[in-house]
Amino acid sequence: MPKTILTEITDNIATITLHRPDRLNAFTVTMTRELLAALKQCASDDAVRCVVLTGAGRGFSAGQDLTEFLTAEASLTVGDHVRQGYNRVILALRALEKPVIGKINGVAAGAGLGIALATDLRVASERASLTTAFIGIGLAPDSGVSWFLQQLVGPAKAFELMATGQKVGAEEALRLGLVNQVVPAADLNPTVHALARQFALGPTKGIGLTKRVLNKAASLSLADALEYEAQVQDIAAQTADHKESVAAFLQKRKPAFQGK
Ligand code: T3D
Repeated sequence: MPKTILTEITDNIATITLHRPDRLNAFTVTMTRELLAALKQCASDDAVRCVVLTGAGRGFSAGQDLTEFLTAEASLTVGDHVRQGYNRVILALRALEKPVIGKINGVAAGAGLGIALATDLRVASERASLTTAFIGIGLAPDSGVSWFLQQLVGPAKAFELMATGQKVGAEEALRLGLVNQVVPAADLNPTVHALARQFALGPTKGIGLTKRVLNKAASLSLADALEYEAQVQDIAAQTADHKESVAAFLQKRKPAFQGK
């Protein structure tokens, strides 16, 4: 059976491509399993210092494969299907202490949107669009969509997007803060590569710890967040890249980060 997830590692950048282009990269159980394995590999491989997540063809991902959904329904509750699949993917993306760039090449819908929003930042092609899609099939949001949208656009806009399922174009997604940057389709690859290269040459541990703090801060009071930052700063201060960057500053040269 052809692989549904392609992983390529070059120049310390792992590019993970969702690969069911004829189905707009809709998720099957196999694809979810292969994506989890790819994320695990990226987490454990020290050579990987930045991850790019994208889709093959004209879509990023259309979410749950609705053909498989019908056949899967009988053996598992929908809730358990979500717990065993999408929830693990979202948590793996957030727990991966390396920068993850969402290269949003086309439509991201349903669980595909949740996965896009779980990346650390998103660069979208002008051809991309986002839709919660769940309501179109009479479902409530899953894959973290309610959580991410509420954080990014506030409760009222989040409700509108989830209750109507309206398609948001790339420029509107930028205006709403759902993506960080929109570029012409032809510029997507070089733009993301330049950004990924910048991250891959950066202080990987410091970036990972930044992600750890951000993940945690969402559920803390200000006082607890301050304390957590102080604890994590103790860890960051022990990294080789921190020591190298201070030395480089004092010696008036560019730091050479090792990602350690
Ligand atoms: O059990 C659980 O885990 C529940 C969890 C659910 C999480 C979810 O993700 S629920 C949401 C599931 N997704 C959807 O409802 C989206 C369905 N797709 C669409 O609404 C549209 O396809 C898009 C808005 C995404 C894109 O529209 P468009 O016009 O650009 O493309 P299209 O022509 O509709 O689709 C192209 C092909 O992909 C088409 O196949 P064909 O006719 O060329 O043979 C279409 O059937 C197929 N496709 C698109 N989405 C899915 C799909 N096939 C299977 N599953 C899909 N989700």
